Amino acid sequence: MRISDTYLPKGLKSPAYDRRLVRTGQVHLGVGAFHRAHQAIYTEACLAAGDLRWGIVGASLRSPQVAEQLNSQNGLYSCLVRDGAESQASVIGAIQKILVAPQNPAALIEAMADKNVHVVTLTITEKGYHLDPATGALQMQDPAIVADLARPNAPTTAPGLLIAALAARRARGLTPFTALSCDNLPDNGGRLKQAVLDFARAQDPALADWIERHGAFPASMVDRIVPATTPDDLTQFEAKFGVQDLGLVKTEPFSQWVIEDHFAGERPQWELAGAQLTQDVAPWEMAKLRLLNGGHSALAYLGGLAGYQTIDQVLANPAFERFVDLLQDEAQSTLTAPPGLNLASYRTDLKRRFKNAALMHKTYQIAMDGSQKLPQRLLATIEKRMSRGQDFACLALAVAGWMRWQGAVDEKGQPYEVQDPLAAETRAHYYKGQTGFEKATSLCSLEAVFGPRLPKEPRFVDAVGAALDALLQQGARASVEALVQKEAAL
Ligand code: CS2
Repeated sequence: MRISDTYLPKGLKSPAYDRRLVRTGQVHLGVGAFHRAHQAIYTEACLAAGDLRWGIVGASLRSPQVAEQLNSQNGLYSCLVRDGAESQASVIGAIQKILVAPQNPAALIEAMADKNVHVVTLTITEKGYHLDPATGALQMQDPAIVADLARPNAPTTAPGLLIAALAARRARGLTPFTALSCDNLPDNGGRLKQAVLDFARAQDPALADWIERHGAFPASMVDRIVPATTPDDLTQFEAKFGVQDLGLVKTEPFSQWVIEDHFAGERPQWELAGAQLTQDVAPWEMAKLRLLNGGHSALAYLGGLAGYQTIDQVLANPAFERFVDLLQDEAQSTLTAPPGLNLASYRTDLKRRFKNAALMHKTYQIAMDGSQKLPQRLLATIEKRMSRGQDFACLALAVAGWMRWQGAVDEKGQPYEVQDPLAAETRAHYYKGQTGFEKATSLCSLEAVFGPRLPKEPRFVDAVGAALDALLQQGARASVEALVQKEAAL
């Protein structure tokens, strides 16, 4: 039996409010596991507190899979919080339905143009913004953007969809919604605003002016580790709770959301679930991106190459644990702690979170889309340290790990798929060179990843090239051990 409003998992906390009375006030673009275990949980707290204006209509921008899973459960799903041997689950009712943008863009545009919708949140991943990494402007030549500008009533990209809805709101005399980015990007609000305004200017400059005057694009820092749900998770859940839930998500106890306090209109009181509203999100974003995500990516590539399947397995090797400490020392020196955050205890917590073996967070999952993640997670930190004349041995090894990953063959000779929008390019560059140094030099010419400055820095190319040579000659495990020993001897 599938989970439904009348058939709920035995013994689990489920929505105590009347779901039939909930109105839609929030639309979410990119309704993957992360949204379901993060923003939707904050909104659920508002509904549970009796404010029924904030039901969520979710949208998938590509595949119909999530819609198929959730719509037949009337949007209900369970969120399983796992910490070591302990686990707690609850049923979440905040999502009312899922739309599939490519199947019916008009329905999604209409949902966002509704007068009761005040907030559109987004988790569309780094590549969903279509921004030029060099200029920061919308990529006007991108075929998806070109197509959306040509067919404004049937857009497929997030900027195109948002603009279609904002244009409809303006025509109806409504105010714009607040567009709230929840992606792991520095200044995610500024980036979303840029993408939307560039699109609007190309289509209708008066619309762009209106959005600029009345709209809001707050930045936000989101944090919760949400590994992809596996078939095993589904089977175990069904065995334990006696009901099938195809929308199940699993996550950790920790959750954080720091939001720039700048909204165009009303919003849910997400503070009820612990969200922090602030004037300046930047130091929070930077600390999280460089310590957590930088650490994650480094462990994903080097650990994945060494044959480890999950992050906790990587950290069970003391050399890797020491390595991530040293990498975070390099990163921490580039940070200013936001008010109220102690970076040392943040790192202690992070270590515990990474070691949560119940999550089984796959190195392969984190390794995905590396070309989009590297700049803000590792390269910006390197640039900062180089500008101060500091070394960056651990960060260089992590970047070399990403490069080695592009070879798409593991250290035992087994092929794997590199999932990345630039996979064809990175692979070609990787195989252009023979030595690590040649491969690194070739890959560094990818301006979309490395920008214009870093590749011209011999210190950078030499360090990464040497690290890649070490990886090719002795493998990831021995390279990490050698680095850790060298640091210990200093
Ligand atoms: C991870 C993130 O997959 C990845 O790249 O680093 O999804 C990470 O788990 C989250 O940002 C944690 O908040």
